[in-house]
Amino acid sequence: MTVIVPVLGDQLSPGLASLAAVDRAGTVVLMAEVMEEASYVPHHKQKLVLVFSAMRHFAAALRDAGWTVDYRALDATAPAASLTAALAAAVARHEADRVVAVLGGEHRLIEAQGAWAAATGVPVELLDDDRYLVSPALFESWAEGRKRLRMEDFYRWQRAETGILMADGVPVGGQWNFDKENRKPLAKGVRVPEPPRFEPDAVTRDVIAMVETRFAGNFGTLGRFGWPVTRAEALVALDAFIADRLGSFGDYQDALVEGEPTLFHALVSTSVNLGLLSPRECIDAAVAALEAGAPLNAVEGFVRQILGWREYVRGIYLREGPGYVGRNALGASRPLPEIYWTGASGMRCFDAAFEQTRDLAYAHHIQRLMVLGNFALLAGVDPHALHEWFLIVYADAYEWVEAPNVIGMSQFADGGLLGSKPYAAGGAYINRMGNHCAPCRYKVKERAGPDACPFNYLYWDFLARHAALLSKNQRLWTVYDGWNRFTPARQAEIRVDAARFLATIG
Ligand code: FAD
Ligand code: DLZ
Repeated sequence: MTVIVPVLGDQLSPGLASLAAVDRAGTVVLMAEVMEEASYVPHHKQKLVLVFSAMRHFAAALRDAGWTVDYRALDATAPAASLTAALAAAVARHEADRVVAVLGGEHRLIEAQGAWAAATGVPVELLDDDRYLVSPALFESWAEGRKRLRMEDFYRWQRAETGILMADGVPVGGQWNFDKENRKPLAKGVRVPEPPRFEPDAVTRDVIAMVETRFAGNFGTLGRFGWPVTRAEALVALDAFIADRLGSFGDYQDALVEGEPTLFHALVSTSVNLGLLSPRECIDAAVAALEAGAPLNAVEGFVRQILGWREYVRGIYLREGPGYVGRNALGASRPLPEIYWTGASGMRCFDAAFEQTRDLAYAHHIQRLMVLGNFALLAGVDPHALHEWFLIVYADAYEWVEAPNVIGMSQFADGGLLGSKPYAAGGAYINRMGNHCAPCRYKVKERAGPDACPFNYLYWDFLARHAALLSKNQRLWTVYDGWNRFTPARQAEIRVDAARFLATIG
């Protein structure tokens, strides 16, 4: 009697439900690097290295813990083409009579797993992924019958359910949310602590060589690869965040700073998404820091990202189904402009976000939302093309977390399921939150003409294009009042500037 437990590339957790459900004796853990996963989009080179290196390290840790692991490397002879093919071959090779697996994170994989029994000829038990704090059933119990599915409502419900940052049934500090305190530009003289970087070991170096050869044409550079690839490294990264950066995480959560690609952000998304860290242990570490004196606006801000946003977007993704990524409520159809691949836009905020995306496979939330996403929204880029770009370029990108953020939060393409209004902003916002505008070739204070910051006229052009729909939104009434106060000549000038600029970016 042999059971096969396939462990996917983002299921690298020793407590995985499938591993907990079987006996070590009589079990073969299957891990397979396969072209289908490596190429469903042409991932950033750093993401490929991260996933394959973390998989190889995890396989070694399982073996050390006494598991039998059948590991199929992509550079071995005759690698399997897909996870399904790898599993069918492993069932035959080990004469297995049962498969126990945890459901994958993406609709694409969940669908493939539904066909595993037919492909292998043995019973396949598919378990829920219990590494999230909120199961799909629990999310459904919250969502069912609600008129609106807002993150803030979900988050408050989760705080109450879990008791996290609660005291005697009320939120610690008397407020659910300290977001208003978390919008400061970086103050002069504030030093940003250097986050740890993990030097590639022999395993990672082998993977780097493989990726440089087999995926030479993929986007991104590998020279600065330094992501945690083991649980031990991920814990070092989490500890460093709690000790050195959490204290200022809240204050500078929305800041944009030239030459500071990571600021006070946690840099834990790659590790949590792979399973090297659990979301609960990240939350617990921050709450423990509060007890040791960390500021509440920082701790609450961080907890909200993980207990709130991360769980909420997964719930939305699973609930909305595979069609979600095709939504396009604003009818945007512009092909993805070339500047998303070259970083040669001339807009300093955009090019800085691009450069670090290329070299670190990382941009922080405000760069993703208010620079790269905002620009696409204003320019009317096809949301599906942008979704694919975001899925390609970040080391932490998996559709379940990326798609709600891009399609919903950033592009308003779900028509307001996630957000009550589009995250659209002109140059003044970017200038207020950081210092990219000073060295920029465009002038943020100019509203018209060839030197004006493109975010300025694109912002008004976007609002004008979508006036029929968006001017009905109460949260945008003041903004539309502003637009309506412009003279017709001024409005026409804005629209001409926008058309001229958009023609230059393709
Ligand atoms: P921090 O800012 O330090 O936040 C701490 C943690 O909170 C993150 O590690 C993450 O686990 C969680 N978190 C924060 N914001 C979000 C959010 N909006 N949704 C879900 N979890 C959140 N996150 C991904 O993990 N993968 C993606 O592919 C991804 N794509 C995004 C695309 C867009 C357009 C936007 C606006 C956001 C996206 N995010 C994505 C969310 C967020 O930007 C990243 O999680 C964050 O930048 C990762 O860096 P960090 O670990 O330093 O996060
Ligand atoms: C992201 C990824 C990549 C690049 N390669 C593999 C792989 O070769 N084998 C594997 O098991 N998993 C891989 N993954 C992670 C899966 O794509 C991931 O499980 C799905 O995206 C679901 O979240």
